[in-house]
Formats: sequence, C-alpha cells, structure tokens
Amino acid sequence: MPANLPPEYIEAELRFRAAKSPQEKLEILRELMALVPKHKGTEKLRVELKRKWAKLQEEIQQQQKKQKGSRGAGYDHIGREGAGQITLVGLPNCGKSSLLAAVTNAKPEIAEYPFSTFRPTVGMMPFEDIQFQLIDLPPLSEFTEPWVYSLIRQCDLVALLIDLSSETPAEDLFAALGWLEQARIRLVHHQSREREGPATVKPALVIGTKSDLPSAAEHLQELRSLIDSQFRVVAVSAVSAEGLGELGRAFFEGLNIVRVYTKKPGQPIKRDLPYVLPAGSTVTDVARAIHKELAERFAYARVWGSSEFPGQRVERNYIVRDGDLLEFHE
Ligand SMILES: Nc1nc2c(ncn2[C@@H]2O[C@H](COP(=O)(O)OP(=O)(O)OP(=O)(O)O)[C@@H](O)[C@H]2O)c(=O)[nH]1
Ligand SMILES: [Mg+2]
Repeated sequence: MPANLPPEYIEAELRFRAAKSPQEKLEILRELMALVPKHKGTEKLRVELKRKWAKLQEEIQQQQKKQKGSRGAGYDHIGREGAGQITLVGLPNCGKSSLLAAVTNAKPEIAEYPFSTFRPTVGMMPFEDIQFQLIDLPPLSEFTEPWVYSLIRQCDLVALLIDLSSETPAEDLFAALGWLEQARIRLVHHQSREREGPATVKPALVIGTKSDLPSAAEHLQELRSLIDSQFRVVAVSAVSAEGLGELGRAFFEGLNIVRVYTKKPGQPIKRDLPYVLPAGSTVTDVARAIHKELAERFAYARVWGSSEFPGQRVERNYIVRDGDLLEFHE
C-alpha cells in the first residue's frame, strides 16, 4: 500500500468494499480517484483505480443492455432549443465539461480524472441576441454508449475538443475521429456542402482546449498545420478565459445561420428578437417561419440591411443576410 493516503481515503475504501451495486461502487470510486494524492508513490494505485473504473463501467453497460427497453436511460434525444444545438465531443479529460461550465450557467461535473461525465448536460450559451444549446457528453472511448453517438448524429454542429496540453494532440485528433468513424459519423468542415454519404456527415469545428498550459501554443500550431484546410481550429482556455470571447462568433459561423428581424408597416425601424434561419434562406422562408399563411399571402417585402438602399422592395425569392430587417406587404 503506498504511503500518505489521507484518512478520508481509507474510510471511502472501506465503503467501497461494502458497496453492493456497481452504480454504488462507481460513485465511491469517483471519490477515491479524487482523494488519491498525485505523486510517484501512488502511480500504481491510480492505474489500479482506473482499471476498476473501466470494469465497473462495463458491468453497468452490460446490466443496462439486459434491462430491455432501457436504451441508454432515455438520453437518445434532447429537444432543440435556441439558435442551434452543438455537441461537445472529445477524448476523456479533454475539457468538455469545463468549457460548458465556462460559457453557460450549467454546473457539470468536472474532475482531474477521466470518465467523469456519464450523462448529457445541457447549457445555453448567449451570443449577442441569441443563444446556442450546448450538450456536454461522456468521452469517446471503447466504453462510449450508443446514445452518445445518437445525440451527435442529431446535433447541428459538432465541437471536437482537443487537449492542447496533451503530448500527442494530432494522435488524439485521429483517435477521436476514429471512434466517430466506427460509429459511422464523419466530420466535415463547417463550410462544406457535403451532407450525405454512407456515414452521417456532420459539420464540425475543432476547439483546442487548455491553451493556458505549457506547450499549448506549440501544439496548436502543430494541429493547425495538419488540419487547417480540413477544419477551423479555435483555441480556448476555461481557466484564463482566453478565446472564449471569440467562441460565440465561431459557433455562429459554424452553424451557418442568419438572423432576420421583422417589423409591421408603419412601425419604427427597430431590431427586436430575431428569427433564426439557415444561411441562403429567402424572404419567403422568413414568411413561412412567421406563419404558413403569410408565406402564401404576401406580395413583396421591404428590406433594411443587405439591400442596395434602406427599405428597398424585394421579390419573394430575395436571399436574406444576417441582420436584415423585413417588412411584409400583402
Ligand atoms: N489548465 C487548464 N485545465 C483545464 C482546462 N479545462 C479543463 N481543465 C482540467 O482538465 C481536467 C478535465 O476537465 P473536464 O472538464 O472534467 O474534462 P472532460 O472532457 O469533461 O472529461 P470527461 O468528462 O471525463 O471526459 C480537470 O482537471 C480540469 O480542471 C483549461 O482550460 N485549463
Ligand atoms: Mg466531462
């Protein structure tokens, strides 16, 4: 037994031995992992705890499979809210939960040890006058449950997180892409028009995390030189808040959406809450978002913003731009 274990550890260890169900054991194991001091003398013990962790995870998974109809405890779908649904995806410990906690009001579990997240956590991230729905997920690994991939398949944008303090960021990236590939999910550049294929194709951004740590800058450069044409790479730190300010804009561009405002004829020019639509939408699409009947009924619209002059009359197939203000005429 390695030296210098705190009394709380010994106490938790006893509870661990007495625990009956794998769920109970996992809870206590989580405490044990947090209580082990980090030094050379406890290295073996920490490896042992991780092994136990993996075994318990597997046991719980087997148990769930047996319970007919449990299907990942009902996490297969999360209703879309706000201007877009973004999943935080990555290897164990890369900083997914920390990022969610840094940019939303959500309070996910954050821990020094891997596999700390085992259920989805949702948070709303404000950006200018809209909000994005972020979903923090358990990590990609051999233990990833099918519902994690279901949620990734359903989202609008994947944020693939890579730990910039890792010794091998490039390998980590390929490992993450590999797990997704196995689940038949292929990530593409957020501006790519490719949407169909033998696998589910998902637009993605790469987020380099923990940019405050040593050698992060070097690893960021390495990552960028490797995949710059494949994905946009953004660097952030949940600790120093570096890059978090630009993240909203990156997500907005990643989602490929536009905000359109409306006013009634005769009302002053004022931008209230926007309608959010896919980029490339027409004036008719905006009308349809307001009311199906309006889309059939209106004759033309006036546009303030992208048009040549303010309040210009445009036809039904006019393509709206982000920030446009529309006025419908019947
Ligand atoms: N220095 C530094 N540490 C960070 C940063 N983000 C996360 N960490 C640390 O990295 C560890 C893992 O963070 P989590 O946010 O739990 O990582 P995760 O990806 O959610 O982990 P799993 O849910 O287990 O896959 C914790 O010890 C965090 O404090 C960061 O920006 N800078
Ligand atoms: Mg987590």
